[in-house]
Amino acid sequence: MNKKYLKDIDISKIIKVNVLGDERGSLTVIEENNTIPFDIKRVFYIYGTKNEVRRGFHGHYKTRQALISVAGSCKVHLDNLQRKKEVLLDSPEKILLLEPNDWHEMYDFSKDCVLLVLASHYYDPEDYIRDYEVFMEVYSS
Ligand code: T46
Repeated sequence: MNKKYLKDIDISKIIKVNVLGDERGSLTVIEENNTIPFDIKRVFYIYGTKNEVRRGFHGHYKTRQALISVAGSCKVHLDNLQRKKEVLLDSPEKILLLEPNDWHEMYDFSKDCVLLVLASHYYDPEDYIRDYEVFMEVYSS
């Protein structure tokens, strides 16, 4: 990973990016296999989510993802069977890395939240593990 952009990765898998700003405003760069550790095959964004709605509720077999709240904020519940954690995404300067074995649920979306997701694989419904019992069978060693 490029040290120029990377300040640190903490144990919650948050990458803090450097902001390349000047008097005109801010600019942040994300490069595949550099800022984030995979090829980016797919990009999507989630927005207009009602505050009381909880989304996600799955893990994956292969897909790695990077989540960035480019506007507003939301929370992410993570569970990799070793430990559970809540992460607040409230800045476009924070990138949350999700491994396939991170069960995740997103919630507490602010009205203006735009959650950008960079994914390592093309969309494949077969790559989703939506049943927590199955998730435990797949990932408990
Ligand atoms: C994830 C979290 C962070 C597609 O057709 N293609 C796509 O690439 C995606 C991502 C979704 N869809 C369809 C499948 C569903 O009919 O869009 C609909 C909503 O998807 P889903 O219910 O999976 O949305 P979330 O917010 O629960 O989860 C999404 C991603 O699917 C998932 O990979 O990790 O965001």
